[in-house]
Amino acid sequence: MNENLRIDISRLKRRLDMVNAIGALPGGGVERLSLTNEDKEVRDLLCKWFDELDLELRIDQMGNMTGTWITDSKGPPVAIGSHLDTVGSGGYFDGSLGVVAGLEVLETLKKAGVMPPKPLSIINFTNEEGVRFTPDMMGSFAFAGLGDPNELWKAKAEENHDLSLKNELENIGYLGSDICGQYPLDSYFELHIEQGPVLEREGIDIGVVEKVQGIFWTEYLLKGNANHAGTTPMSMRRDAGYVAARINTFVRDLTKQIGGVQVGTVGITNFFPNLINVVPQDVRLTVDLRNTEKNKLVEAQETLQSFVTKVAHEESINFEFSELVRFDPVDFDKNMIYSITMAANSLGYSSRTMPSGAGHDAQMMASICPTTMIFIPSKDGISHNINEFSSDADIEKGANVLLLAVTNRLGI
Ligand code: HGY
Ligand code: MN
Ligand code: MN
Repeated sequence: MNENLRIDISRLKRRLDMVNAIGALPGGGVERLSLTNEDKEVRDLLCKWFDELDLELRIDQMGNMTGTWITDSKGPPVAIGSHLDTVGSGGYFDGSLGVVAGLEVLETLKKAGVMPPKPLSIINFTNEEGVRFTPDMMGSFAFAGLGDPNELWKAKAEENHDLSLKNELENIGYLGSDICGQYPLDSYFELHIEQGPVLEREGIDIGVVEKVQGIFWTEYLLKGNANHAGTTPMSMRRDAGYVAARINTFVRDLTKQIGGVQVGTVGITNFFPNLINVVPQDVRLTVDLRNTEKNKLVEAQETLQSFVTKVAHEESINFEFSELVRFDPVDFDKNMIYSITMAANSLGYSSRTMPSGAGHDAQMMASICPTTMIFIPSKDGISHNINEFSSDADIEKGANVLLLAVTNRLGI
């Protein structure tokens, strides 16, 4: 293959801009929550691009979309993937960069007139973000045969528990017939923004991702007693809001206690009745704990659980909890990791190996085929925020590393 083959950054950016015109927010950023009309619109656009590139489209039971360049070989495809759904008030690059860069690599190879000895697939996974339906990475979880679609279909929409995931897949016309877990791959690559501060701070072009930290999401339903804010003596209160506040500050202290890379986030606290002069009766609270080491993550979760039990008892609060996500840390394939470092070196880009703090579809794919990820710098380390930004120059470097690594894997 022509060693000087490079991606076309203006073509890549045109596609990325078209994706981000869908769900564009008035003040900047995007909102394409999973299985909403915006998600349908971006999926329809992807189908159009798959068709223009003459790719074979497959849609599975979870709505995962795969476009494959069928070549002479009958072997499993090399895959490039990510996700087109976003968090609410999301950025222009998280997920969408990976899908659009995959299309760009494929089109570059097609336009160069090469015929890869292996098929090449581009995959858009359903509901990577997990903000409308939990768990996150849901589509790739099922694609890898790790999750049962019949169970995942029952997931309820965050905004309306009368809507199931299956309802919403049907509503947008992406409830496919392909059975999940029966689509073998040769390998999987994912280009993604780092979503953290490391590459920018160290002035490094390319992050070579070795592992993804484990993620534990837990939902707590705290049940106290509504009462008058003025007449109820402090000794007689069963204040769910107070317990929620104690849990929130405890999570911060817990990360210091565990140390290292441990992170913890209380992302949701919904009060009921949420009124200025009523002692809070109920609180729905979520805790997101992550660590690259499984034993430390389990220790953090167990310590949290004991604390919740203790502080709920002190305030005479009842509580229920559900384990929304329990994903272990994942290591990527050593040869794939090496191939990214080699590709960056041969293109003259600086690189470093690193873990991923964020969850990704790649952590599911690692269970079925050799997998790795390529990171590019995030300005100010910001993500899941409308100000998320990566420069065209960094995008071009990341996509060229993807092109070279995939080309090598295809055997061109
Ligand atoms: O939660 C995550 O890390 C990913 O953005 N779904
Ligand atoms: Mn992502
Ligand atoms: Mn994300």
